[in-house]
Amino acid sequence: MSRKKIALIGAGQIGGTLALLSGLRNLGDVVLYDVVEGMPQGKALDLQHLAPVFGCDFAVKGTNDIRDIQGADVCVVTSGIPRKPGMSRDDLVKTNADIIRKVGEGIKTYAPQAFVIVITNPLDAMAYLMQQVTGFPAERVVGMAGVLDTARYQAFLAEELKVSVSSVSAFVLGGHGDDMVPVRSYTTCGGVPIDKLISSERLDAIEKRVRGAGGEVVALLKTGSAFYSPAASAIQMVEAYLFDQKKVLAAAVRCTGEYGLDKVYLGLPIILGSKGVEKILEIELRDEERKALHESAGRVQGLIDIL
Ligand code: TXD
Repeated sequence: MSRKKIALIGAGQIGGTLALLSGLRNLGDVVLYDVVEGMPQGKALDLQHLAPVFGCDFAVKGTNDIRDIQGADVCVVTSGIPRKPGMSRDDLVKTNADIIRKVGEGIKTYAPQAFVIVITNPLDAMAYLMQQVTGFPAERVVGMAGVLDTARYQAFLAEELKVSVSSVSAFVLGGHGDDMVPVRSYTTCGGVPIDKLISSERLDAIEKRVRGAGGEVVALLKTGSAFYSPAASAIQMVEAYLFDQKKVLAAAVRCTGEYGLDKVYLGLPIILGSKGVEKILEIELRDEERKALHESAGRVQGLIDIL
């Protein structure tokens, strides 16, 4: 059996970290594509030299030629510009939409069977655009944000309760914006509902921090945005797809009537396996959660309308 081919479209902070993690976790051969000359090649060469240290047998090629993604099984798209302090994710829409249109055409031509994970912001609108440009079935085009936003919620809750992060189970749904929806009703620690362990006021404060966590990182870094955790989150999705794990996680997907939403891309709970999005799970939400989900969908729709 030949090794899987993972094409990383954009070889910046997240793209480079994705290449590193793909190699360390033996996911397959990697192509790092970017428009900046020399940079993807340099990162690829550096990673080639890392492989013997950890004994990982993966080929990694850096390139400025989109044709090198030919036949990729998975494409992870980070090409675009990140936020600067004070910017919202939505401020990136015009610049990044042009980039997504361009790379989307390349994916359609050279990797027509690929499973596509979009990371570029504004996430939900860019995932929507990617599906439109490629014309791929919606099951094969998803956006990564829910895994990261959920991880941020889990991390802050574990810190609050002084427990292992693995004891906290949570969901953050909706768009990847400041109006994302931490779903308190399905968040537990060791199986115990979270609102039995933490006061409502503290939960409000933690959820506010989750919504602003990306911005908190941007403000500290001053140049660029978070990259370790976004890359790790996308790798979890790549593995769920390649190894048919049927993992339940939150991802931006095209709604077809679920939760009373249609056509828009939005973070919902899904089952991710070798067919891509195998199912969108419809869970019963509290009234305020459902209302927040619809408000978030309205903002994403506004961005899609700009496109
Ligand atoms: O949860 C999430 N989805 C996110 C999303 C979390 C954090 C950051 N998120 C967004 O990911 C961020 O707002 C950006 O839109 C993307 C990529 O973030 P990254 O930190 O990797 O940005 P970089 O380091 O600037 O890398 C982007 C690369 C850069 O090397 C450019 O030269 C390249 O994209 N680029 C292109 N590559 C290929 N083709 C084209 N046309 C192109 N244009 C720019």
